[in-house]
Amino acid sequence: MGLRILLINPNRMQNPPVIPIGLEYLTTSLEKHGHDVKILDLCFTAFPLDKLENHLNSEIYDIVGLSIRNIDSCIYFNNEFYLPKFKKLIDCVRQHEIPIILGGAGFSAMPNEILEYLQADYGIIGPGERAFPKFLESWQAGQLENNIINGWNYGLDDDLIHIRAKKVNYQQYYSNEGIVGFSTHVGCRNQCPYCIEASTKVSFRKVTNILGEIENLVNLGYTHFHLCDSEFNSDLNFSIDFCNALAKKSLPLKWTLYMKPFPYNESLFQLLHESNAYLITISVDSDKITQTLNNYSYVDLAKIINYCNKYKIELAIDLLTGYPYETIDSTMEMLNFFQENRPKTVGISFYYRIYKNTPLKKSIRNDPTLQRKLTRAYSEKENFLEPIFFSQYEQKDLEEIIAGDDLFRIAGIEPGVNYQL
Ligand code: B12
Ligand code: SF4
Repeated sequence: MGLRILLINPNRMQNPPVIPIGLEYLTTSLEKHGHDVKILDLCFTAFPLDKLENHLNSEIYDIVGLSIRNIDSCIYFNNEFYLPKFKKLIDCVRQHEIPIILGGAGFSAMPNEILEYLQADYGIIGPGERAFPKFLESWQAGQLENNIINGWNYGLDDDLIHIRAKKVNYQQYYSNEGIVGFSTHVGCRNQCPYCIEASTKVSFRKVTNILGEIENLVNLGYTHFHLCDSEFNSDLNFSIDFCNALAKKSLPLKWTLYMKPFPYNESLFQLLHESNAYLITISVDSDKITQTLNNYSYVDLAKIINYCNKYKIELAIDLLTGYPYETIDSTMEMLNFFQENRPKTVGISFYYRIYKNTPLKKSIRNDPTLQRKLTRAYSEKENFLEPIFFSQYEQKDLEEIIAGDDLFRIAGIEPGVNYQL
């Protein structure tokens, strides 16, 4: 029997606001399995608790799902920790005695800790498109083995063409600089030692279905897109096929994407240009060990900058620098490189947000000299939910090196993301 399901988007961060694409993708999938789904979007409400309380007083649900996209804003400067606010929403749902399930990228980073902190009943790690209906089936049959399900074991439902902009008011997002996302695949094979997405299983959507989703959105008048993959170029052949197919459609759109520095070739940049990609953000590490782990060097960065120039695509670099045991010489080498090779912008982060299940956390745990460079006191009991950062530099150290060059900005001092610059 179909269930009555409420999916809540509690994400009220406005710089920029982000359409809850994850909840839209879940909706298509849950509806395919015969469930009745509503989305309660709290993004633009000044009184989220009142809105939720009123909604729950007027509707009946079998289960409520809450999406935890962001645990915190992830940047040291002006950091915001969102879980205390989400806890109030969960308490409200509990008062109505409705079971609560959690999911989302933030949740997936530290599922046990978040489930306990928020006192919710269930959770799904990673993609939910197949795992959520499966969970409901077992739950209804009383055959649930664990209260946390690993969605990476179930992957994507690649037969679906996601129906968008039906249950979420896109106009509010558009008028506040929010743009429409789409996803071509999930997972990342890279091994950045601080990243919660590292070494996650890569699964692709069907190119024709992604194009169907995008075309429907363009027909509704939405023409500015942001890619919602961890990184676009997990697989060079797939990326090239997708760009080729998108370019052939000649849709009146423009899009921006995240990419990693490897793999790539010139055709990829040519096709990105032909498919109207106007801005690429590449995450770069000055730490040589991380570069080697991920198969790139300065030679690749120089080639990428050249291709972007040749094919008239703007290039924004998100630079992470000052990893444990990295030297200031290594940081200076990277900053000098960009000063000479000059992409459009270089955003510098030198505070590393530490998450529980990462190699960075292990290094910190094993070395008291690193523990002295954390942004708050550390103990063996630390669970890493409340934001805690590692940094070996002061802001002034970096400011001295960049010497007023307006190519660079320190991430988090000013609000906003690359497509808003
Ligand atoms: C694309 C992206 C952006 C784009 C979004 C563009 C757009 N218009 O959509 C931009 C650049 C704007 C952006 C901004 C920010 N982002 Co961002 N972003 C991403 C990225 C790469 C993809 C998110 C996405 O849309 N995925 C596709 C959808 C379909 O997947 P999904 O939302 O995860 O949903 C699936 C599952 O999670 C699950 N699910 C989701 N909700 C629920 C709920 C329930 C009940 C269940 C069962 C399952 C479930 O099922 C869904 C379908 O499979 C993620 C990393 C990642 N790979 O997830 C980071 C990520 C979410 N971002 C992050 C951060 C920090 C930010 C910023 C705060 C950065 C900043 N300081 O400015 C802002 C926040 C903006 C905001 N208003 O929230 C972090 C969050 C980390 C944390 N500490 O929590 C992530 C995880 C990156 C990282 N590795 O650090 N981001
Ligand atoms: S390439 Fe990007 S998503 Fe993948 S592990 Fe590194 S930072 Fe994370």
